[in-house]
Amino acid sequence: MIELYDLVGANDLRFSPFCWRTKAVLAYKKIPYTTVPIRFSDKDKLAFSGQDRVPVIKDAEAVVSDSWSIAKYLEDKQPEPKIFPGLGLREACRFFNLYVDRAVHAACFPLVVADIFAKVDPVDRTYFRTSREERLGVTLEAMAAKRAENRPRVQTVLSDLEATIAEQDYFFGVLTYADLCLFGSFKWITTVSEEPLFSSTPALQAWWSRMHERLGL
Ligand SMILES: N[C@@H](CCC(=O)N[C@@H](CS)C(=O)NCC(=O)O)C(=O)O
Repeated sequence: MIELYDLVGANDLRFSPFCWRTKAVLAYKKIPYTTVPIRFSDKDKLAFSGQDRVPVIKDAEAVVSDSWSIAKYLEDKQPEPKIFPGLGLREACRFFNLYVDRAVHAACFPLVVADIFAKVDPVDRTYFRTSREERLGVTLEAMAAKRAENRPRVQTVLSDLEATIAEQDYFFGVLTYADLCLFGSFKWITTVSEEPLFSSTPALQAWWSRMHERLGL
């Protein structure tokens, strides 16, 4: 059975957006798997994969890291149902994936970083604080104090997604990896934070419910 190395916080909380993407693909394709919980401080347990980030999957002899590479691997392993169901959709999904990583995450990360800090395993707190404060250039407390200031940037990104999804059920018409990828990122935010993410985006809220139903998650 596939083993997924999955980021874990305090109280067994699973919140990594990239790991959620892999779990969304596995759920959509109904591929059975087990998880190996990995804290930020457990990087030595990932040495076999030749890098230090999750997700990683182990499938018999195969070891694959990076959520995009894992998505391609799982599509080759079990083509039905397809996550790249037509000509050009794999390439379009790649572009959407980069957009989510860069635009959606860049907007949401400052808003939820203090919430994530509150949920990481106690042994990871110092590492998380140091590495994220270095990335943000301010303390987590200073970022938390700017919550109201950070919200409009998230709303701008969400309103673009809303305008797209208001006209169709899935981002590229039919369900593709684009939906699974964004689903993973929203799982990250909703798992760690109380932010009312979809309060002004009803079509996105409807898509979110539709995705949970389709995936059984
Ligand atoms: N591009 C990678 C990103 C993976 C990634 O950054 N994973 C985070 C967990 S959300 C991680 O392992 N972080 C380790 C760290 O920050 O030290 C993917 O799509 O899988």
